Amino acid sequence: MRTKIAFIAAIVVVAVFLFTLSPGRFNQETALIKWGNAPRFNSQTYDYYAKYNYVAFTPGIFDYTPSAVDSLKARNPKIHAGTYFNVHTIAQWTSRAAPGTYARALWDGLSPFYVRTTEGDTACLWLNEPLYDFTSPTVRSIATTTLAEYMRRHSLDLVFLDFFSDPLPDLKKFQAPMYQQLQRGEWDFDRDGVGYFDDPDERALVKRAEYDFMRELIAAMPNFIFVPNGDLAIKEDKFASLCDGLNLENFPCYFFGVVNPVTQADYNKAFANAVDPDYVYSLERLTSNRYRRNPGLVWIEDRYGRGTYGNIAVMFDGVVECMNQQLDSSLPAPPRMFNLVMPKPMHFERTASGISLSRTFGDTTLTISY
Ligand SMILES: [Ca+2]
Repeated sequence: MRTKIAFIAAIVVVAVFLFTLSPGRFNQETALIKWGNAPRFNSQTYDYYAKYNYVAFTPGIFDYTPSAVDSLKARNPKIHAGTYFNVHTIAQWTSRAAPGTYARALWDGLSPFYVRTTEGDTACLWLNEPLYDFTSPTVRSIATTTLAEYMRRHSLDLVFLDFFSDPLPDLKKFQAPMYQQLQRGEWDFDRDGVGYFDDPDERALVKRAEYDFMRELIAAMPNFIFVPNGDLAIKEDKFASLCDGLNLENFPCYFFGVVNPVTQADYNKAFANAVDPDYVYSLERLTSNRYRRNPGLVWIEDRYGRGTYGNIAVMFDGVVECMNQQLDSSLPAPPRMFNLVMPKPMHFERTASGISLSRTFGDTTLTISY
């Protein structure tokens, strides 16, 4: 408890410090991802969305309100607006989208190409979200063409890709009991009767397809911004070099030594790894020049709401505070907007009680300890 109080106190001190800085120095960027099925725009939500630098909306929303991009750009001329794009599953709700819309085109184009399991069932990644066979160049071409048409129809320039990983996660192993009911049998992309997780050839095939997919998306939309979710861009510089950044979903979950940091101690451990320059996937490394454009856009989502946004944003150049929302209702307040020009390097120390971080701004040094 004492550690928790000290941590929170440190966050509060830092937050107060940040708000005392000159507004003229503020430039920290922010992003918003809308998952789930398509919400609708209205004047109130335009004002809200336009506060962000990057907005990736659920598939097809712009078909329902074609003037939405103009409305957003009227409020924020520099906004990058685009779409959430699923690189291997197809949402069931798209089957009910209106004919002629992008969402319906995704369903019509991709739903014939379900992956099957070793028992002939429909392969799913999330519950009721079938995998489409992106190992097929033909299927990838349908997906890419459908996306590119939608992007150009509405003058969009940002794609949030969900997600490129190797291996793909086995949700049945570590997720909620409902995932036990995903499907009968195991994914079998190459239809040889051996499940993906026991089939090295199939895993290699899937990984190659992910690289090919990324390259094909860029080739079809060379000047657009692509931010992938998943671990490939984190683990492999070669993949990162194809992208404009990456997303750290549920930071510091998944990639920083603790899969699901449910306790404060878990969270502190994962956070300490993320900011430790010696950690293999440290933020120091993830924010280095390893992307198609540099600095890359390193989106950090703090689903735990423990104040990570502001602290991380101050410590690392290139970090984008990312808000993740499923629905339009009960929108939370927009994130704090920082505009700090931050010199490197950052000083990191593991201390007896935890960690200490500091960066110097002019004649002021900011330190977080816990
Ligand atoms: Ca197989």
